[in-house]
Amino acid sequence: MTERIAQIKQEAQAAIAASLPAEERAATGKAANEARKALETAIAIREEELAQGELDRRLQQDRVDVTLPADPLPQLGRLHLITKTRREIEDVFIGLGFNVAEGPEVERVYYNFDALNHAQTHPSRLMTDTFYIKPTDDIFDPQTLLLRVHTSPMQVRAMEGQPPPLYIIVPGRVYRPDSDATHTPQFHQIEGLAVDDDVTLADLKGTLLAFARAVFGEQREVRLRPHFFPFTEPSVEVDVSCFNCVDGIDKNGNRCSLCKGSTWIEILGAGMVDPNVFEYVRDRGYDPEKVQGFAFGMGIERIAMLKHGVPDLRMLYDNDVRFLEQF
Ligand code: 2U9
Repeated sequence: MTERIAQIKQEAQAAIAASLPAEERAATGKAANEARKALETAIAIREEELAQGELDRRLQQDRVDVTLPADPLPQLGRLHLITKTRREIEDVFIGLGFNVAEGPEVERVYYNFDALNHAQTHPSRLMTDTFYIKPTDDIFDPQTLLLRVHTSPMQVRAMEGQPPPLYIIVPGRVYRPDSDATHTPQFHQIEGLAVDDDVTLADLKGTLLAFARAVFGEQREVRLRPHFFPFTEPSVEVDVSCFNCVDGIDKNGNRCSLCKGSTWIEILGAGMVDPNVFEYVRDRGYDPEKVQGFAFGMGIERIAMLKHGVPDLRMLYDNDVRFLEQF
């Protein structure tokens, strides 16, 4: 378009010049140039005036009276009970000297099962207990990808990454094909691992007692019951003394509904790290003859439900604001 205008201008100039006698051409050209300059200057001045006028109009229109009261704040959000509980638990262990480590939710069979001393025949390897990324993959191939069933793979990665002493907790999402009042296909865990050259089961019990008292009240006691986990030996389940009753009777004189009158409530699993687990990271400084470790694992939802009397796990995931805003 601009090319076309330039062409027309050139043709017009040529036509005017051709129509003038030779002696008038210079004076006419000079006069035409001066006229053009005068027009251009007048246009520029007018443009500036219009722009200034527009600015003045906008400033006037958008004026804010800073003396007026502010609009009321919109309904503020809040942290979800699971996030709050996770942070509360993290803070307890940070206070005891643990570091927080996080890892991938999509894991390899190697980290999720093999390096955690799960036998090839362990039932949780089956498709009924684990979400595999590709259903056609070989579930016994160490490289096969899955959604982690616990946060434990990260403890193996942490040991690969740094020599002992190691004191870590690993919070995060985990996945299992379960769905009912006490199970959702995705839930949250916090696991802990302490490895040093003088770690004992007594250290584990003392650590978990400090945790139980910080979260459930300073009057709490803990007890350990024998159990089995592939990655720990010995393994234990850990109960906390009930915080809802005295001797199994609640404040209304009825049998306590929380502990079912037993005075104990199961809160987590734990144990001493099985030496077979250290074999997988022996070359990173974890000689099972020289180091010992304790480990524990808990469901964040379970801790939140116990502490706040939430009757059904699914309430944590329904996103009903009337429930969520109580916390
Ligand atoms: C390494 C070595 C040992 C982690 C542990 C548990 C016991 C446990 C469950 C509680 C309820 C998971 O949420 S839950 O289903 N966990 O009972 N977890 S010991 O032991 C480890 C982990 C990593 C390298």
